[in-house]
Amino acid sequence: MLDYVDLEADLDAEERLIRDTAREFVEEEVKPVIADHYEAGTFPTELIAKMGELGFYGPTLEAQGLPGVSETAYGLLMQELEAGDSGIRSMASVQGALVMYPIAEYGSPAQRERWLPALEDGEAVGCFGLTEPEHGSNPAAMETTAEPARDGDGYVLDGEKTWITNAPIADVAVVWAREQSDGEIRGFLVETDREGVSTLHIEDKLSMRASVSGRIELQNVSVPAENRLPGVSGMKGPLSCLTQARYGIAWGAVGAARDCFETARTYATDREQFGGPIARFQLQQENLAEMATQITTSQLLAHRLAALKQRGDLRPQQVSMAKRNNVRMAREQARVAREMLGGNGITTDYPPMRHLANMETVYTYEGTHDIHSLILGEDLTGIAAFD
Ligand code: TGC
Ligand code: FAD
Repeated sequence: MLDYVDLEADLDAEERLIRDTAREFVEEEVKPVIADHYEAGTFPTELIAKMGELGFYGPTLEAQGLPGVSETAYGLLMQELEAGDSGIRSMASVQGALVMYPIAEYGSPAQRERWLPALEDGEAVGCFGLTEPEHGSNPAAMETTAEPARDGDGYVLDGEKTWITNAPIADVAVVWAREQSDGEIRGFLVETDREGVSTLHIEDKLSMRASVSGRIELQNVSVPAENRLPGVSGMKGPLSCLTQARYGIAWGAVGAARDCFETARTYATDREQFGGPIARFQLQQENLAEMATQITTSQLLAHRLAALKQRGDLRPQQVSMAKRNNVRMAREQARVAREMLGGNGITTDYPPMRHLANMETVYTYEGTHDIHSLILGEDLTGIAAFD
């Protein structure tokens, strides 16, 4: 596997073990089935519990007996899972960074006790409802409301969330809504079997096909007061979760690109044209040299982020830079790998086209490439250019 500047040498025993466990899982459980799931537009749901058993959900957290592994170990995990498919990494990202993280960070002791062990094991599935049909890049304009219940105990939620990963298979949704009493954004844990909650599949995707996406409709949904996340209010709540997930994506994208590189390198040495392997042509070697260089520099950025995050110095804008750079890199290099495979490259027999199609989603979700440009632009100039 490509590790051109020997980053392996700096890993400790636990980091190697977690990386190797995830790599083996992808080789044995994901690669044999993922192309069929991609074609069928299904997620391999039988892997959800297995991923829980292997400790893939929320492993950097420490609440409720969670193991608190290093940020590098978590990054390597995301890298290996996305080498399998972005849908597999998304499953772990949503469960850990977008559902377990807010419960661990902002939840009550009762909420932690109720949900964290079940989510860790994969016994329960969570989803994160921020995006709405009319408010994607600007979630602060959300229209979903939380009104105090008439009897004074709890809230009534109304609104619609869309493009929510795992919504149709989730047991619990972290729903972000505007509390009517003070206009603040707050998070609510909404069990998906509550009266008034409907989850609907989004079926017609041409990207991220091995992942479940859906809508959540909330019509007059009563939730008790104890389902509100007590520890946060304002956009900082959802945006801080996004920082966790974007960190994982910055690593994951490197894994997808590496899988494309390894496929292209093997193909180029095996495939013969004009009397010998295509790898002997300078044009193909230039492709491989550029791909290896881009992947290596993205890996270095991800490793640096891990060190900053581990010591508590990571700023969200630095995560934006890495998400923006590494996903663009993976999208470009997946296309080059696809091209190097000629006609065979457009099939599901090889992974580059699948990774390339997935990268269209990854480029867009968790803040589009444009939004991360603007976050960096504001950080570099002091002038916000969103409006
Ligand atoms: P702004 O006024 O800038 O900030 C409000 C408060 O939040 C704090 N903050 C952050 N904290 C942690 N991490 C971040 N990334 C943060 N960004 C801001 C900020 O310090 C402030 O705190 P305080 O204490 O002063 O109140 O917020 P804004 O509403 O103006 O934000 C603007 C903008 C455009 C940057 C933001 O809305 C944004 O990032 N938009 C992109 C939307 C997005 O990324 N959506 C993702 C939906 S979830 C998803 O895609 C899941 S995919 C899952 C999968 O399958 O893997
Ligand atoms: P829009 O915000 O409408 O943007 C459209 C275009 O306009 C983009 O190119 C954008 O970059 C550009 N644009 C917008 N504003 C500006 C600006 N100020 N300046 C310049 N250009 C701008 N959301 C969740 O809450 N939970 C999930 O689990 C989740 N999972 C997802 C899974 C998939 C498969 C997909 C595709 C999306 C998912 N999302 C999820 C939603 C995702 O986060 C949004 O799609 C994303 O934030 C962009 O919002 P939008 O699609 O409404 O695009």
